[in-house]
Amino acid sequence: MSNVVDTASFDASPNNLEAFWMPFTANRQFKDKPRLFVGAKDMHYTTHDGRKVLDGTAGLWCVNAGHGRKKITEAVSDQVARMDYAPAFQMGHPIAFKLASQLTTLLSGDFEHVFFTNSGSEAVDTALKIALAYHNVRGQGQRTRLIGRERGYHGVGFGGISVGGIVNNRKFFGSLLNGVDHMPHTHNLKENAYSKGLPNWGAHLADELERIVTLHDASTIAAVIVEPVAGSTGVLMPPKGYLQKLRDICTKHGILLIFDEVITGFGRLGASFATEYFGVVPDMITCAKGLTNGTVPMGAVFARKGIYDTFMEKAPENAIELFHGYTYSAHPLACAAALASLDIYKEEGLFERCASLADYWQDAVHSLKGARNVIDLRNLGLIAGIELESMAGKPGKRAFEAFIKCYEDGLLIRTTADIIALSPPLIVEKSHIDEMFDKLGKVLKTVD
Ligand code: PXG
Ligand code: PLP
Repeated sequence: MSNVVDTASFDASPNNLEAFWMPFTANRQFKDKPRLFVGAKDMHYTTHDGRKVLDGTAGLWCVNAGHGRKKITEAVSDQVARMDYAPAFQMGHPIAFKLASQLTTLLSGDFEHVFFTNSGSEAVDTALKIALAYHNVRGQGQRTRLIGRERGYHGVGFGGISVGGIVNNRKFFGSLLNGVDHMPHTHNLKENAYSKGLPNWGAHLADELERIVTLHDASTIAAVIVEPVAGSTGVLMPPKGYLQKLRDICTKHGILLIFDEVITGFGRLGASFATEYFGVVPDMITCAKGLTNGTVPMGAVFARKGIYDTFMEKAPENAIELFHGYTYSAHPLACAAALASLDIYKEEGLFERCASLADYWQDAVHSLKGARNVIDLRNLGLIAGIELESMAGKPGKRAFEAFIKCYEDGLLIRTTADIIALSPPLIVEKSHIDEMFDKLGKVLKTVD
């Protein structure tokens, strides 16, 4: 008997919803008035009450090639029938190697090695551990400090929340990793509101890294991690010149620079990765989400040649060089999904498609200027941030109301505090973009 729930007859009454402790969700509010998706194809979800909802967020920034892509579902079902699982500790399977090789072709420079994880959070923790171990094996084990940034989101592992800078994701969870410091975030409405693309003001904020390095001494710092474009915190674009300054400071002091590209990877800015888009080269890159088009959980860390080579040179030949890995690192189903996703991205030119739609998208985003309660509009590639003025004493309420109204009106948006984020699948058509901003514009008129 199939375990697939007969969605038409699923009874979404509170009793049937109680057991699932939902992530990052107001559980009681949700279970009182549930919103369930039961199907997805291309740009649309189908709801349990039979309505179509336009996907303005590519799921959670991950379904870059749109939903229900046959090539991916076939690749996954072929793979599960051929070999469901194989260990990657002291054993290998061909598609893992094939996938790693193909991934390295998406990046220029010497990102020649890929470590697989199951999520972005694990990719971040992996990159931080590689950074610490790298310094350790090359005789600089005193470099133990990790530097993140205020408002940064690096997933929910202990490493990720320690270097992350989102207060609610940290404050309930004890003292976290020690030896972590944070650079200031770059958000400034007074200077940068309504910037199109990258803001002009704020490159000097990278100099704060120099101050932090002076405070702790460079010899104690292992790595700096930033999102090239900060997504989860509410879509913050890097000021012009800022990322290059971070790169220069890290290089000067022998500190590894990690770009967390969980959101920006796989075409979101109109290039394969943000590092390609900005022309700024970190030492490691974390990714996830679009890697498998969201179909099977998978994350990865790209490491430059020098990092991998250091591990290979320093350990005896028959020894494990890095004591790290997950049961499901390079899971065959995830590898199959990822290879099929990469094929689609390439065959359909989806990264270029994103680039070619970016101006149209920018105009659509900025058409909301003057809309009720809007205090900023931000865009890059196929990302938009729409910041609303918060209701006095009720942060997040206004955007959440917009979220519910959009959902009822057939549009999926994502909100964090009072910022609306949009990031549609890269197969989006201009007519979908028009529909999104038309719907959102109408909803904003009705939100208190
Ligand atoms: N780093 C970055 C930059 C991310 O955006 C993670 C790490 C963690 O990935 P996993 O796969 O462990 O969730 C993320 C994830 C949102 C939203 O609405 C963003 C994420 C996840 C869920 C929701 O902005 N980003
Ligand atoms: N906890 C226990 C008891 C385990 O045996 C393992 C893996 O063998 C883990 C956690 C880690 O699980 P994973 O490798 O899926 O991250």
